[in-house]
Amino acid sequence: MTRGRFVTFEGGEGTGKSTQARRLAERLRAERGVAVVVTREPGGSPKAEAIRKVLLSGRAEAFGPTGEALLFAAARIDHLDVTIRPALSRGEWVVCDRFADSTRAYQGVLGSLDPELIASLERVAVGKTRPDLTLVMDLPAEIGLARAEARRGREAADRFEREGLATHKALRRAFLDIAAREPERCAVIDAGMSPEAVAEAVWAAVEARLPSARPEPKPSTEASS
Ligand code: T5A
Repeated sequence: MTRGRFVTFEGGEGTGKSTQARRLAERLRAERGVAVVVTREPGGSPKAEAIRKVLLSGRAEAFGPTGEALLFAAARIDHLDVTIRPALSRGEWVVCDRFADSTRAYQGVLGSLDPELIASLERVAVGKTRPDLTLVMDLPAEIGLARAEARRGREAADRFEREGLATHKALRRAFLDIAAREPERCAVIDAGMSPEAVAEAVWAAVEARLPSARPEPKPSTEASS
């Protein structure tokens, strides 16, 4: 059986990743007739969801940036083993809201971690299961934070949303740097448009990078003159 496709959404807070991951999955099912698993990080499996709670509550901050990076990697290992690789092996598409680029960006920016340490963790956690396409949702940090705050309502900001504006601006640059270094894997999407326009841009990127397999044309039976 052919391996399914692995698509990730990346970007700063409130850039519309969850909204667009859902919309892309619906369109893939409707127009391509494929089975799609929508998942997220940190999380996506019971053990990884438990680690998510610890990370987002801020309780892991005391371990320092390296400790947090290790916890994100531990969650990713379980998520890949339990959810992502089995779905890809079944020939299904996996659409994942954040993945390893978030560790590169967030733990790189927040902890100034050595990129070689982050790359080593990624090799151990991800192995060969790299995304086929990464959609980098790009938006000024102020707008993303305002959207995230409006959605949150009275709930308290999580450990990462609490970081200052300068950090969120640096995160935006970090994601754009990743996209510039790996243009064959990444497509940058202008996330400042309406949800419908963003969905069209996402679909255009998927159609261009991961076109549907077309059946081989049947050989012509007409006699050539
Ligand atoms: N993290 C994660 C790390 O530090 N390292 C890692 O390795 C990983 C994997 C995860 C946190 O963990 C950090 C990064 C994060 O801080 P999370 O709750 O999953 O936490 O946080 P986010 O991924 O940032 O999720 P958000 O919900 O904040 O943002 P989304 O998913 O980008 O945005 P979405 O779709 O929920 O939309 C936010 C609001 O905006 C509206 C939506 O309706 C919603 O109200 N919206 C739009 N409004 C106007 N125009 C549009 N085009 C809109 N699209 C959506």
